[in-house]
Amino acid sequence: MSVRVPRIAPSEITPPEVYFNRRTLLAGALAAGASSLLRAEPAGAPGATLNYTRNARYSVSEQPNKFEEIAGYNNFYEFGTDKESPSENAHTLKTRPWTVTVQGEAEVRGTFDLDDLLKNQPLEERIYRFRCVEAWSLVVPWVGFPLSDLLARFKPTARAKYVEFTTLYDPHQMPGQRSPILNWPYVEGLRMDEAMHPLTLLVVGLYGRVLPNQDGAPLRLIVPWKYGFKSVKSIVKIGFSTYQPRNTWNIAAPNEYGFYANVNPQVDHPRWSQASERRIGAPFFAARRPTLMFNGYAEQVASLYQGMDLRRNF
Ligand SMILES: Nc1nc2c(c(=O)[nH]1)N[C@H]1C(S)=C(S)[C@@H](COP(=O)(O)O)O[C@H]1N2
Ligand SMILES: [Mo]
Repeated sequence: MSVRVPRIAPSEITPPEVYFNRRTLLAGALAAGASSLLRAEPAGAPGATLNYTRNARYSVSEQPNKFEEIAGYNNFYEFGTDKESPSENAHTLKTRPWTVTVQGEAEVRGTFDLDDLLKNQPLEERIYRFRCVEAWSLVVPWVGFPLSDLLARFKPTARAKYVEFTTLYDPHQMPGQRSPILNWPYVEGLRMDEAMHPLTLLVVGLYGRVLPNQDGAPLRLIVPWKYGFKSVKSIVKIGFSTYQPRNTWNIAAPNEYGFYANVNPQVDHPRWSQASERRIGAPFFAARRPTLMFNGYAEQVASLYQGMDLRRNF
């Protein structure tokens, strides 16, 4: 993973309302002429509006990044390794119908339609800090719901100590999977107490609208106190296990990427410092900002790691 400056000029930045309207109008006009413009988009269509409530308690007060910054500068190697590639290529991903398979140490297992799982699930907007291991950061108004809400419905057994998440594997829709850049499909894992923590989110939206494909539609994980690679995208499988699962970046470079991946300014990456970060969209000459312990969420999560050597468990 290398660091590159986004190719977004301030003049190119459009408010999300304008962006979505433009796309909706275009799609509608192309599909069936002007009469379709007033028809509501089907649930789950990229850019469709979501019903949600704002959660101020779990939101930071920093200014969120622009929509174009969040949806135009991505890591999603299934659609290419450049930060601009996912926004250019991820339109080939079909996000409906979508199923999630639940397996392992749980009483309720099986394959579930995503829209059935989302039915009656209240959604919240939460403004979270996001810190990539490559030392860039964002502030993002996600729309989603606590992972614990969903996991509880599957009734994990007492033997379930970890949860493993798997991204879709389909090289036809995800051209990056035709090359062995990573060990496909992308997998990630959490300890059960991390998964059940109230800050841990499953995300379906951004800026009040259905998540753009490049940001991990239709369902992606967000663990705000961990490096971005934990936040696995386009999830099709959730498995409860007795053992600590491997995770994709740990398989790729075990000495560089651990299982825990907690944001920690005191523990450097072997090839660069983690003490500071660059906020995407900030003027190039702006000073880097100091990285905060647990990405600023120490008060809420430090107790999860009490007594652990965070240098060893990186
Ligand atoms: N399936 C999948 N999930 C993934 C990745 C990926 O390449 N494939 N990249 C990860 C990394 S390294 C980061 S920093 C975040 C980026 O999320 P964003 O593009 O929404 O900012 O997604 C994570 N989830
Ligand atoms: Mo990342």
